[in-house]
Amino acid sequence: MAVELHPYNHGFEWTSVRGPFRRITQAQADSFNRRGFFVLEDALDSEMIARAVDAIRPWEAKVEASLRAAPGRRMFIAEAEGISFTVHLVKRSQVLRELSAAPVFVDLCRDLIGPDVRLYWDQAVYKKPEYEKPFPWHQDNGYTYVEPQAYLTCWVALTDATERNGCPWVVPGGHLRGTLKHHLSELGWVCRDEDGPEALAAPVRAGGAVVFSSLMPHRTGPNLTQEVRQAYILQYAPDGARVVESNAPCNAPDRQYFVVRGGARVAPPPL
Ligand SMILES: O=C(O)CCC(=O)C(=O)O
Repeated sequence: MAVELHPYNHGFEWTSVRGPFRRITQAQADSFNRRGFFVLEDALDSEMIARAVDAIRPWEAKVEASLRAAPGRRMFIAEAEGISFTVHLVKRSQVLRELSAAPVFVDLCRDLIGPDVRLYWDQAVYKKPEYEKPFPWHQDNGYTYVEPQAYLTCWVALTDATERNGCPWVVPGGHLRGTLKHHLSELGWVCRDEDGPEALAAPVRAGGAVVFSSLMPHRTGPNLTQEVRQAYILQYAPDGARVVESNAPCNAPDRQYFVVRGGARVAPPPL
């Protein structure tokens, strides 16, 4: 499938991650380098999942209420009784703040980014029952173009994510050319129209994470079930990352704090 590059993307070369690794296996590192992703089962135990779900609930309910009151019951790519995005939860919940710097994520940051890493973004994405719209193919760096282009996304399943309820799909190897050209649609930014034969579903059990590069083209399917598909997305970037359009550093003290500094875990500043 022919791909066009994002206009800001010149001369991108993928830098392979190399060991020694603290958390990931060599096979997971190879998958991250060659395919751009891997699935990490059991990143969270059942108690951590329950605490995260409880912490997200009141804020997601407020987002859903605002969507129901909005013109057309939509705001940008969110839709009442369809898909909600509850962003920057680490600014509101001590539980989620601590989760963002839990040992599993800190180890992933050290293994896959380096010794100086900040939280870049966090959001809960809930897909409501019988919501038949897909979330289209995109790369995370296609939303807000950041340099360095390659940062880390942990798509954490709070409920089992299956092909029936909208698990992520990925394009193995699709990260290697850097950020692709995107166009805006009603459902979100789009870098690819069709699945193509190489697209792969990445189902993951509750508590597991699909760990991928910000350059991995991914989409999620419709939710054909009667239950809400719940995910919490944590993204991490190397210290010094900047948003290209504004030249703003990604270091907002209230939510883009260090989780690893000089190779050591850093506790988030208290709320
Ligand atoms: O979780 C979803 O359904 C889509 C979310 C997503 O791909 C994203 O936030 O980049």
